[in-house]
Amino acid sequence: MSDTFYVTTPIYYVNAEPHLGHAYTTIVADVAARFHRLIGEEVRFQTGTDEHGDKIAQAAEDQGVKPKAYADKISGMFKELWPKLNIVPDNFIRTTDAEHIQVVQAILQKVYDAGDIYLDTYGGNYCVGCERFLTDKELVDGKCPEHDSEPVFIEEENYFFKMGKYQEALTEHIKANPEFIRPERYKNEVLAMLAGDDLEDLCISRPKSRLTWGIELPFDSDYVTYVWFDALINYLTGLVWPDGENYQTFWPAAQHLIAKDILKPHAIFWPTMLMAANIPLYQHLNVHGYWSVDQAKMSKSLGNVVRPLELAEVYGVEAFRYFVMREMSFGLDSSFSEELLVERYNSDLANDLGNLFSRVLNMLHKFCGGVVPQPDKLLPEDADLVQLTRAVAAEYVRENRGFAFHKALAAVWSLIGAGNKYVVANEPWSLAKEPELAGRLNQVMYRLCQLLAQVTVLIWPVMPQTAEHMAGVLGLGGVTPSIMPAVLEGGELLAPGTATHQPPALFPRIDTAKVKAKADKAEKKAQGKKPQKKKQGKKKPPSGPAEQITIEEFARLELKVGNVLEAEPIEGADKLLKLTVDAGEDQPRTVVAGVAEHYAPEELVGKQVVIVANLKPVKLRGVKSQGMVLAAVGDEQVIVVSPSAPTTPGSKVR
Ligand code: ME8
Repeated sequence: MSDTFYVTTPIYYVNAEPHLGHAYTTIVADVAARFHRLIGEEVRFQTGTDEHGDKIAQAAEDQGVKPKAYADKISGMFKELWPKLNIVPDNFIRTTDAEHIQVVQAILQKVYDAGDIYLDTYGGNYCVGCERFLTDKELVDGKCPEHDSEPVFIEEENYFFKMGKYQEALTEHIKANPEFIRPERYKNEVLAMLAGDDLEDLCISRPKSRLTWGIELPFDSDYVTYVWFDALINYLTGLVWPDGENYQTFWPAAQHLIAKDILKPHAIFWPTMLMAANIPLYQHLNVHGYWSVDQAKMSKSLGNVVRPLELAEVYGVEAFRYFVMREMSFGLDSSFSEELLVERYNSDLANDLGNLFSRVLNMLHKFCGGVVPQPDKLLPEDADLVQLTRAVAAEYVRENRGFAFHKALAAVWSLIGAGNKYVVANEPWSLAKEPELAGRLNQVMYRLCQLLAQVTVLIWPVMPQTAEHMAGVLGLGGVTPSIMPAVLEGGELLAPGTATHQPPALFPRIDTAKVKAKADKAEKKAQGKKPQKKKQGKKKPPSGPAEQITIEEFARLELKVGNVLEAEPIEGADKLLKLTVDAGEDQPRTVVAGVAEHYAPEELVGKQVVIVANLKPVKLRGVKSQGMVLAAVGDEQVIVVSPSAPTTPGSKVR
């Protein structure tokens, strides 16, 4: 069994502010790091930011600032957020760090010298969102499925990494190490990717004529390296590869943590790069699913990106950490909502944990002077509880080691449930009335104190502040690795005679009616934006203050000018028209517009309109709409927005 543990999160792009998805991965890494520390291992936890490449250069340009200045700002936001979520990384790496640049160049040179990098001409479909060329197989309806956007065809001379050479070796490694990629569904996905045609070689450079914001190739100063080649190496830089002490200690115990969106770069590019550089592979790639918010994909245009993090402030960081760790089955997708958060808070934290804690301590103060009593004879039901404690601790360790944190928490909550049942079954308040049952009362209260102490230790990785607070109240001192052997044995954590404090309310119940009223109000407000019943006379269009957005949020909208080539009614839909719009792309788009009550189809044909081009396609009355037409919406009038003079279709609107 390894006694070291190195966990990494992806390094996040600095083209967007941190959101729930980033917070989740980094909380998981923090929990994993704390858990491994608790079981006595030497741990290193690294996160950071990915700062080179097209995307970042573009985002900086949109803001009119230099890429580095832009990266400094957003990277700072990530770095500052983590302590607020009780996340304590050992290292925060930035790909613009001088040490990182050096390591990337050293590895490139090594692979080049070994003959695994060559120059060639290549034409392919490049997705800016993914920062890579996509294969034909990966495209869905000619688009990148991840970003729902058409890739750009690019042809140029570039350097290639002989990834295909390692296809067989990687396949064998994955088969021989079934836990290399976990959970299993992702391992199968990767094996399926590898089972098909020959693995293509990987284009690993960008000519400086197209992109300067990157690390220069050590063997050709006309090129910078591909952002993934740059980014993945961060996992080694942070350990000071090749000679650092941390590299020697931690690389053999490396475990990466990612979401499913970046499976291919981590499961295929990275191990083959390591093979080529003659560096041992990582131990495990742990892959989690995707969060949606209120059942919808997280997107800035829906305004649901920042909100979940605000809820961490409203309901407390610890409850937030607990919720995301318990709610998401590691590996599967999950939906986040305030209602679900409050539900779990009330049932798991206020009712189960909070109640048991205050109930037991109140009784201890009432019946035993607040001091852990000397236990009397152990009855079978007490032994059962001890047995359960042991079983739960073992399950907890097993599941946490396997990154099944939700199962580990479920196990702890089964112990809390058993504690509450034990209280009901043994009725300490009845025992306290009979002086001759004092011995039994002591045994029952002693057991309950041990159980609370067990729970305190086990919840520490997820809710460290709460656990430390509980430990203080119980007289347990801190939660340290030295306590784990006793926890695993279901042994004595609180010696008889230990003085406890009066219990505080750990998690005061949340009034769900209030939360519901707030949600209803927000929904009404959102609905209120739609024009209500038509009123007499012309009224000014509604102009209440809208929520402010940042320039980055606005920059995510792709607004384009398009020529309406055709317009026709949609059967059974009085308000909709189906437009065929030339927006300067390979093919015209179909856009459904809700303007049929205001325009005859022929009025629109030949007109220039402004469309939201990167809106996720939706089906309206059976017609797939690829965008939205902008219009000025007054109380009674709807006027389609058009440039004041004709312009080239495809022109951006900013
Ligand atoms: O891909 N649900 O950076 P990135 C869950 N720089 N997790 C989510 C999520 C969601 N809806 N959205 C994002 C990059 N994440 C590269 C990585 S690593 C060498 C380079 C989390 O900013 C999740 O961890 O797009 C996902 O893998 C990561 O953010 C992607 O972050």
